[in-house]
Amino acid sequence: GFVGKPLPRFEDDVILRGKARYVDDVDLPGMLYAGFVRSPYAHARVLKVDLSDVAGHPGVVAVFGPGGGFDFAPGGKVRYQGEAVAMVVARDRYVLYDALEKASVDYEPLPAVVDVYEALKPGAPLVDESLGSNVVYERVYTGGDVERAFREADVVVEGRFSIQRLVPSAMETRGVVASYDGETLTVWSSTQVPFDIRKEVAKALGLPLAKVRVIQPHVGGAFGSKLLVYPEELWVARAAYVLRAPVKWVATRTEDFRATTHGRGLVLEYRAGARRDGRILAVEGVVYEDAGAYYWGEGLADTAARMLPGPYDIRHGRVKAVAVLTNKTPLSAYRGAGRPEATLFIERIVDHVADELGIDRVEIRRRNLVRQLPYTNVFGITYDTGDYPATFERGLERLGYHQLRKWAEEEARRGRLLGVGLSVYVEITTFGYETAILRAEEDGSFTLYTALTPHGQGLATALAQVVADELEVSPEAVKVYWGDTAYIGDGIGTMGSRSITAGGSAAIQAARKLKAELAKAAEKLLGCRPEYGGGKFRCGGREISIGDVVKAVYRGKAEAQLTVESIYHAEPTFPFGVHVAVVELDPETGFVKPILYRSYDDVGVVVNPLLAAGQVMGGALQGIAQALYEEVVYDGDGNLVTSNLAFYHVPTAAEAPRFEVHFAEEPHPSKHPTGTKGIGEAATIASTPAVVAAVEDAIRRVKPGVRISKTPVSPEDIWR
Ligand code: MCN
Ligand code: MO
Repeated sequence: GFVGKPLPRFEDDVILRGKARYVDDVDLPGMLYAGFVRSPYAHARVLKVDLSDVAGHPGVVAVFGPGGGFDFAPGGKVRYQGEAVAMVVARDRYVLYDALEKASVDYEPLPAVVDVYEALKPGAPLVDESLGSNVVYERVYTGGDVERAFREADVVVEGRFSIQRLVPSAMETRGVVASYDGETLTVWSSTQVPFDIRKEVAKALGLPLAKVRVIQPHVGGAFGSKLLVYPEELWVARAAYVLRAPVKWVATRTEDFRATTHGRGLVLEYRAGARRDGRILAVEGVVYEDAGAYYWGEGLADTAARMLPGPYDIRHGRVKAVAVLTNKTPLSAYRGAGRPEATLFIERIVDHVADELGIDRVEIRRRNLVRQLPYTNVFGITYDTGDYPATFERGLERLGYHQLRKWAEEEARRGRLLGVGLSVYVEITTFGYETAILRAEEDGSFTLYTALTPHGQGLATALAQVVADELEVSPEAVKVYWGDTAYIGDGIGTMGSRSITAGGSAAIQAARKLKAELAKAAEKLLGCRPEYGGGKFRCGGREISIGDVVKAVYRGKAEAQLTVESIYHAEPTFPFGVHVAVVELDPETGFVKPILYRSYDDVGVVVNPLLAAGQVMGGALQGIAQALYEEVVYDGDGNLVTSNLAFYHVPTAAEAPRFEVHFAEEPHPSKHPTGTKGIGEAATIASTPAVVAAVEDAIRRVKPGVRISKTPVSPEDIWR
């Protein structure tokens, strides 16, 4: 079979030759260019929007202020720097940017609130007055008998860990093109959710779904930041509809930093109780989410709270999830969306308990890992399959954890400061339904339409592999199309590390249906009930190729459906793994360099080890950057200080450590037809705690007892 083979991506040829078409490459006759007048203030009343000079600027085609379906500055207020107050449409981009300068907006600046704790104080400025406070969401998760567990604990540790905000930083900024020809409204967007955009655009404009087509062209990364339907998508669609002309908007990098959701930005206040032998009995805490100006990223604090126990058998817990509005860009999903936070939090708590009891970091994990799967954690989440203790031990061995520690000891004697850090995780991947349409072509090749929305994962290759195995043909004979609502009616898309599991399983189901259909036709043609294998139907000493069966059906000589649709509903599935990081600390400067990163993941069946390893490396690098330097900074007035890539540091290959990626030799498949669990976010989730632990390890060689309680861990933090 082809599943398990490291096939190079079919997508690469078009991408590497520069032939891939992104939103900004969509060029239509008569294209107009849209831009937005955006607030320089983080919090202000909008007193007057005067666009008359803009409208009079030569080359400006239309201006749209608040009203008429353009819901700019709702409530007459802007709540974050960069919030749109008006839209301008011009003949070209040069005219557009000149014209935007001429907008005259009267603002009455209001005090901004940029810190969660400040936002919670009585008398704090209110981001949304109608709420009466800045708390936009609150929910408590409990299980077991927390009071009793704390009474029975021999030790109780408590602390706080805070995680910075991050910009998901897709290489391609967001952008939209919309065009209305009087019959169909077509929208191209750099998005993960064409089906959602279609529904919302249709609703906003009062059009039947059938007359709205959304195309997701090639997308240069998203990392969760393109899974919402953004206001710009609706506004550009509306402008094109009103003007009956094609309209394009592509965000500049700074505009993208302000108008595309940020990620992370959670704080945990915790208490944990354990027995002297290291068994952790209870965790308790509050997760505060710095939600930003609008509560768009629902569920982040909840996921962090409900996954807080991680892979450990902790039977008593109470965690409150609180989302707090601030005058910042709205917060939403960024690679892992709540699970990186939960994992970093619990790994820090476990290390804290270990320190308190003087127990080794491996040993404490050994004593607390969940032993029996399936397992329902204290907040009601059921981990499906796995053998955590066995995978943990094999992982440590395979990653050479103990040898690495010895190496660090030896180097320390020579004056070189190395730190070795370990992390263990369990995470949730996959949810919801996904759809696939499979069509048999008359030469025995196959066309698969998927509702998945890949944007760098290489899914066209992986899907071809799973379909090829099911149909017993070559992956070269399977062509995968994605990203167009004209292909397929509905679906969710690529996010939550769900694609190969949900969409791949839908594709396998479709392949099974199609095989059953073709078997009916083959039976008629052969006159006996055939077996299928290797691309041929056989019985009674006769055989016919799958292509000939299809051809016969197209010619009306036998009957079968040649196009089948499948909708698959996928319950979540839970990867587990062990990761190890080695860093080097420069004692002069406090500069930390990640030098080696090793991973060992049980993600069930690995469809394509090359793609999966790519996910691990890219994902880990993002988590490493979170640990060491990436950070969104706002000043006290809510100005975004890190407003472009000169001030906001994303990792490049030059910052990458050496990677050694392993997958479990004895994996525990999920119950889905693919047997897979997601890998798209696992390494982002596992890497930050491993690196934080490694940095702590290195620092402790010179300053024993130091405990890291925030990310990023900057050189300033290290020598403070
Ligand atoms: N895979 C595999 N075997 C498995 C699991 C996955 O071979 N057991 C392969 C899949 O075939 C696919 C890739 O690994 O090619 C990732 O699959 P999966 O884990 O199903 O994740 P998704 O395809 O749903 O990708 C989403 C995930 C998320 S949620 C974020 S965020 C993220 C990520 O993918 N954003 C990315 N990786 C990214 N990679 C790139 N280049 N760009 C992004 O924006
Ligand atoms: Mo994601």
